[in-house]
Amino acid sequence: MGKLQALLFDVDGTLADTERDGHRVAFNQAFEEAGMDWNWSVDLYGELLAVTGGKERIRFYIDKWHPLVPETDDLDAFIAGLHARKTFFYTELLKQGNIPMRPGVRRLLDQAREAGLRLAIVTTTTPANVTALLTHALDPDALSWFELIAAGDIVAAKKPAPDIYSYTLDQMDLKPEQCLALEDSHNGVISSTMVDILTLVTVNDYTRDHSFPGVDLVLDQLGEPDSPVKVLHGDLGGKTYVDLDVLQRLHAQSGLAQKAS
Ligand code: XBP
Ligand code: MG
Repeated sequence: MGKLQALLFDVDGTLADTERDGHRVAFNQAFEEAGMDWNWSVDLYGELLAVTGGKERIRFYIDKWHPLVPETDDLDAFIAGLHARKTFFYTELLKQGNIPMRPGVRRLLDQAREAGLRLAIVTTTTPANVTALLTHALDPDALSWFELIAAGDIVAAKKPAPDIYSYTLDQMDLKPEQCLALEDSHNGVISSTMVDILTLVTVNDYTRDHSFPGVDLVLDQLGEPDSPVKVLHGDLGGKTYVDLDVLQRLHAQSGLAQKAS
């Protein structure tokens, strides 16, 4: 029977709850610094999350909410400049260490590394954000734990397009059936499952009501031995938290293991 060879981790919402108290706050700081009256509330930001990618999200806000936009003859450049400042504020926020990894992330990564699984980051967020999060919230050396950081504008179309997962499979010379992706959102799941990658979902407050077509196991978190998970869909096989055994069983049961070599 084929073995699971690689774990592919989404970042925002999956490794850490970065959106509400991280990205959202940084966007608002950038707007304020630019002298604009835009302010993205917690609820509004939930709606804006329909579009992945910060620059794309700003454009979506302008197109759908029609806020007052400063006079400019190059809107792309204006958005890019605003977004660069947002990245600055976001990475500064992470340096303060206020955004921790979600429960079970560190434990599962340690176990996967010990077992020799290959690891990658597969995200739409800006590479600098990944570096800041991993370094400050996980471990100063955590970047080196991942064979590939697939992030941001490295592909033209962000999630829910499958491009970032296709890119990862190509770069790592992996077949979909050798991998398992960890995601938190509808857009993430559409992206991973479009290229037939088995996907486990851990939801957060923004994604709890999303639909996750084709996903067999949806949980509220990875959990810890002293912090049991809540199963929202599927079966954890009697376990109370996610470890490598759970992932390997999920993989074996998915029918993909027969294909994997
Ligand atoms: C994450 C995102 C990102 C961040 C902002 O989606 O949508 O856009 O909110 O990042 P996923 P940037 O978790 O599916 O990868 O501002 O750096 O683009
Ligand atoms: Mg996500």
